[in-house]
Amino acid sequence: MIFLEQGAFEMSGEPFETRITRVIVSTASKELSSAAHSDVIIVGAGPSGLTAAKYLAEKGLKVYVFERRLTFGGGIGGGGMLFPKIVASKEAEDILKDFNMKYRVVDDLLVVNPAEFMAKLATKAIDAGAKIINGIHVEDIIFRNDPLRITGVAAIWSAIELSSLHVDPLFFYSKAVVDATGHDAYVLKVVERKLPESKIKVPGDKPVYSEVGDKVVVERTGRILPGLYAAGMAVAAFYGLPRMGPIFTGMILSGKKVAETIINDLNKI
Ligand code: 48H
Repeated sequence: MIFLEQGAFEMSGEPFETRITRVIVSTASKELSSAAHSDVIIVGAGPSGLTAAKYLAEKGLKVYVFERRLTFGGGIGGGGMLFPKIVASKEAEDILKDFNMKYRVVDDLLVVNPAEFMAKLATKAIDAGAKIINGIHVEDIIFRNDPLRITGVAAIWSAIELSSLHVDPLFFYSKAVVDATGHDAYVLKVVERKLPESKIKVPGDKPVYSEVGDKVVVERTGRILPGLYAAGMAVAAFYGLPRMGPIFTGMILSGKKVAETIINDLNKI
């Protein structure tokens, strides 16, 4: 039983368990330390956030996606009422091709498997250089006055948030913050609550009108305040736009549009 002999794995003179811990803690600390100063922080790894991450990262920007769950994809996984299909209209075809997605055209709609949709959005974002950090809950923003601008986020581990322990967050500076938190519009609601001078109000999305909702969400996607942007359903919540249900054209076009807006704005700095 050679594998059970003491020292079989202790190549560096330390117990294997010690090395496992040291390697995890040192590499994760390095990554978090790097995240403390980036170009773009995207809050939420749903369809809009992941799409934005790919198009931003492939321009060479330093991009972090903070996702409070231990997975990614946001509302994609549930399909339509748990039926394992989601749809998009023809306008989304170029983006689906950019992400190498397989799809079928049925009755003029592009039909995609949700597991493939989530996996490929994340893979392409990661391959382009974006870093997705799971289990991290963005609880606050960083701001500056005169003029009012958003300069990053404050975050804690989701496990701490769930435990209700009183633990202070750490800070992550970025040139741009994207609220891609879906229906919650979590970041925009923090601004509404804590910075009344911003005049931001988040009325929430309207009932279903799929054709309109899926289009206007893209039209309204963009900058909310200097340094603060919104994509996906957070845009619908902010402007009080109709929801669209399990059609994802608007989400991925919104993610691409917010990326283009930020690239344009950062080039001006
Ligand atoms: C870290 C957070 C925090 C936080 C939330 O809901 P999502 O999928 O968001 P979108 O806008 O990219 O896509 C919306 C789509 O899934 C959808 O719901 C549609 C099209 N609905 C239409 C309709 O009619 O209902 O993803 C948001 C992600 C989730 O993974 C959250 O866990 C995460 O954001 N998140 N992460 N810190 N404070 N809040």
